Amino acid sequence: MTICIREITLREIHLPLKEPFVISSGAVTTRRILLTELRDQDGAVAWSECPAGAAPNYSPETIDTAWLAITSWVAPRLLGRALAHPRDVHPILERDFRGHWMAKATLEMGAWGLAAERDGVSLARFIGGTRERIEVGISLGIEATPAALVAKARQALGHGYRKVKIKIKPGADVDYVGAAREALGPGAPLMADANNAYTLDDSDRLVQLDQFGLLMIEQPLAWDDLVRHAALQRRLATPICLDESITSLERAEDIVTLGAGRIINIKPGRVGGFAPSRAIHALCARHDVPVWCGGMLESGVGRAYNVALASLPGFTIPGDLSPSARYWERDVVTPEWTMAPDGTMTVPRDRPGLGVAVDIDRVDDLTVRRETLTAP
Ligand code: OSB
Ligand code: MG
Repeated sequence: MTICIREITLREIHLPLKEPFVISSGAVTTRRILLTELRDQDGAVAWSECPAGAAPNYSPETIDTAWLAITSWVAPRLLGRALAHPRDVHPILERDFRGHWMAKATLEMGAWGLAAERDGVSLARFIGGTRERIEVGISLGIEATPAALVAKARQALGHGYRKVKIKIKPGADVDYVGAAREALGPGAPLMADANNAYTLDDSDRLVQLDQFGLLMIEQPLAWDDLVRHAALQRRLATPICLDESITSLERAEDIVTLGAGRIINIKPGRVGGFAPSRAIHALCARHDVPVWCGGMLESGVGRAYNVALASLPGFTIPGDLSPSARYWERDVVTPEWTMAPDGTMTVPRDRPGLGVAVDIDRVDDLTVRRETLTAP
């Protein structure tokens, strides 16, 4: 069914986290989130979320650069244009338009959401998802002491989480991961994420993490550096997983070619949307590279897209897809995202579109800026 986007409303909302989230490159206390609402020629609506943060410490993009990019260049290419299928959006946005992956992904994913809504089918089914339930992992920020981390990790496993990711940085690494391994036992599914905090000069330190039998170490080196990750992977027994570095299908091909890592974290917003996410998923299946879905502290809107993506068959490792209550006193969607005691989340396969409704009153209360764009 052809879709034609007539109107796009951007909103910035401020959503306070229950507790600050600290990673090696910065801390977040309140999420500044860019939400968009897409409306087609017949009045069908889909919401989407830009995963960019407030500062360029994870990606070069921020919510302010994304706002500029969406209003100046992304939306004008899509508004009023007849789209035979949402897969057509990605090439339209790539032509002579460098970077701004998260800005592009916001509307690219929105187009998939809108098409699913129009077809009366769940987003998960629409993109080829097969899982009815997905496995959930938690991402734990850097704590003041190893003991504080151990308490959080123990609690998470008690809640049923299938994987525990420990944020690390120089000075909060071997002691922290070692304490967690010691306290939780050899079988606990643990991994670490450095968010670019190391250089190759730290290789000896990173090799020490091998003794803890981690599932993987995520993005130890610079965000755009595959060559040095390849050198590090040759020294590490633990698989390297790349996050920040994978901004396109081509970068995913490069990781395979260079041996820069053995696992890929797919965040649909970081790679430009669902079309490239599906292409990376297919590439990784051909090369036996396991994939999993990462998170960016999304509200319930962005989470709907991540959950749908994680229901594709190749997502074999638990994702950073915690339930709403891990982050927020109250989410912006109903029902909120929940996790069963066995650490799984139900994929809303039998509800059309995103499978959750946006709580418009709540969004209105949280909105600090808004702008509506219409087709010419
Ligand atoms: O590196 O995966 C990351 C949050 C913000 C920026 C980067 C990352 C993260 C997380 C959070 O790890 C995962 C989540 O959404 O629960
Ligand atoms: Mg990461």
